[in-house]
Amino acid sequence: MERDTIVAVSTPPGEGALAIIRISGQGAVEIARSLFRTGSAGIVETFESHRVYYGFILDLKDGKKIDEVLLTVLLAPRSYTREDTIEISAHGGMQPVREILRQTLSAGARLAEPGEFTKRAFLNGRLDLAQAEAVMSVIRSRTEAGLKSAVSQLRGFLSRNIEELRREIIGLLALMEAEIDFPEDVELSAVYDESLKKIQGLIRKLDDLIASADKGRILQEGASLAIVGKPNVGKSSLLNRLLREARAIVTEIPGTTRDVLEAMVNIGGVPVRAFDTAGIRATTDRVERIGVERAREVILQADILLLVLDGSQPLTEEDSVLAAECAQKRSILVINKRDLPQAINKEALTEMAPGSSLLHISSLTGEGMPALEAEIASMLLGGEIVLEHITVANIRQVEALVRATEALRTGREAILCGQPAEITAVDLHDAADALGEITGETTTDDVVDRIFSDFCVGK
Ligand SMILES: Nc1nc2c(ncn2[C@@H]2O[C@H](COP(=O)(O)OP(=O)(O)O)[C@@H](O)[C@H]2O)c(=O)[nH]1
Ligand SMILES: [Mg+2]
Repeated sequence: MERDTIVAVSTPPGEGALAIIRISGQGAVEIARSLFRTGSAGIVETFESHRVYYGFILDLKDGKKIDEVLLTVLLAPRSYTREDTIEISAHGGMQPVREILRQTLSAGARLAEPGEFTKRAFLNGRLDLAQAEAVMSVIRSRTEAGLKSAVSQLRGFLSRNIEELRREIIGLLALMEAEIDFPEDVELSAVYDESLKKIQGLIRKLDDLIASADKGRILQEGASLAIVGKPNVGKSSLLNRLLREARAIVTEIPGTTRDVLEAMVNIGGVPVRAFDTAGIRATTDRVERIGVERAREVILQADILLLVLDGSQPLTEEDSVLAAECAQKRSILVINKRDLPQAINKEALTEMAPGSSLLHISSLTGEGMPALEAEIASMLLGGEIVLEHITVANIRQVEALVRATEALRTGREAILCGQPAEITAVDLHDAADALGEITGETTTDDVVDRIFSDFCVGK
């Protein structure tokens, strides 16, 4: 299908060494012919695909040279959009870029909407919707691990899984429809038994996908971790250790940290937003009290808590109150200051928070830090992980997965209640459609528009 010609600056705004102006559509080559001259000032009559041309972009009005450029030609269908594409690599100044853009517009292109190049790649069948969304995940990845799983999705890992499940559902539908059309030819109970078994299997696979999508979200968006505890136990020292730099102020004066301090850290490949909080205690200092309130808010919102305790001191009432609070969430008991003689009662502590794991560290010497980091990462991602097999699903995709399992569960109920096959068939159709929304097969146009409007301009 032929579409109009779009143009955008694909590199970030501002000054840089290079800027890339990308043109895609049926008029792209014609625009290049009219604006571009080779180093020897010649017009290029026929551009060859996948070749880079050296030359100049001219001002259409007066024929003056605007900038020296490299022009890359990618003819349909061997381009990102599957349309004729011209990429002009110019000097990365605001002025040359603006001028070149203006020339392409007067030569007949129009400004691309955000994500329009990728949208064309989708509409022209080069990528499915899940792969198109993975393009943004790749761009937004914050750690190596996040990137790995996003690239695997770009290459179609999620899509292949979804397609396979969808095919299974459609196969099952064919079986049920045979039973609807020719009820006397089909052994009823056999069909029901087989359908039930298959639906069970599908629900299990979808549940696994949803669980893995949760890990994918953490890899992509990051998790939040709150460091909590009494004053002076070494919370700020621990944050500095995780950061590998002296970011938080550390002193021997209790109540040093009065506000919540936030920093991004990479823990075993997981991007983590770590919050160092004011030590929680009853206090009459007004500023410190606000800090304590904020600390409590952070505790409520964190994905994971590190409760820091001073191993060189006996447990206090404050520790036990905090331990009980932390036990409500995913938390790790961190006994700090192991370089000093230990006075803490570990057994009492384990009793207060039976579910939590317990580790000894020294924020001063760094002892025990690798084990703590490994524990945090495995708590966030759970056990053995193959990064390439983690689904980087976004909220839209997870929501569709959940809808598909719900439809299958309803279908299973219908069979168990002895309902006619027509009823289950409707649920199976719903489940197949929900899965189709992930790859874009059954997605409505406005959903597609909304997805791409979230992209960067020029992508
Ligand atoms: N010996 C020893 N001292 C520590 C350790 N961690 C922290 N400290 C000291 O304990 C005091 C309080 O540390 P800080 O990180 O400010 O604690 P916070 O109030 O919980 O943030 C400082 O004097 C630190 O140098 C440790 O592992 N061993
Ligand atoms: Mg502190």
